[in-house]
Amino acid sequence: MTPTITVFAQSPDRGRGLARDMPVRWALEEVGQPYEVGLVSFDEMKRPGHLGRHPFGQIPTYEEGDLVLFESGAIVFHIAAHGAGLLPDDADARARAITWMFSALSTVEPPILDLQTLKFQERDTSWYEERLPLVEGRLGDRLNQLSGRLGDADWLDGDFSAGDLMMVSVLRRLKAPGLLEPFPNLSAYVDRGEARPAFKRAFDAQLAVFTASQPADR
Ligand code: GTB
Repeated sequence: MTPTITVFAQSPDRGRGLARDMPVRWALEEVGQPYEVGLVSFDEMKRPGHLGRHPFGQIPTYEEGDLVLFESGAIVFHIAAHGAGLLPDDADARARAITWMFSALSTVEPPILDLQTLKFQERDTSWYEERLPLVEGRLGDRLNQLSGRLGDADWLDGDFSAGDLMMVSVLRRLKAPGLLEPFPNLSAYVDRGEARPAFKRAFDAQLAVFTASQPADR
């Protein structure tokens, strides 16, 4: 059965592939699973139809027959567990790849989101100037640890896995603001992820949605 995912009808990232349908699309492409896409507007996301799929009124969701999933991490895990190529067969290696998925979302991403929240939503607050170096410092520490662990390896634990897919997805948000520049091995790691044919197919598909949503030139 062909699964359907929901994505922004008009992504605020302007086609840069930073919304969370991107790791889901990427995972589907890696395992060679065709999929359909349902476009939802910001209004539709908060209406009962979509809230039935996603209790928090967000994207992405994933539907396959009677199965309805939300949370990009859970969706990627489901895709990886049912397809080939994203989780190793060896039980220990598989457990380590899953560990990296969790690590991306629950250890590496929070300080990234803290910094983005501060910069984009709290810039005019009285605490901005005082908090900025703290939040930047915490992110720097985390990236330093990750960089040390990756070293000169291509991927975090042997072959490319769903753990790398989630980690690269999380780190991509740091690329445009130049925050990966002090960590050349992490920059190269993200570049390696983005160079994968499956990533490129996923990126082009989300860009096509954004491009189609733009008014034609006059
Ligand atoms: N934990 C959930 C998951 O991983 O699936 C979080 C889902 C989530 O945050 N979804 C966002 C959403 O639906 C879109 S991806 N937001 C609408 C709402 O909450 O009302 C987050 C996102 C949005 C925009 C950009 N951007 O413009 O760069 C990047 C990421």
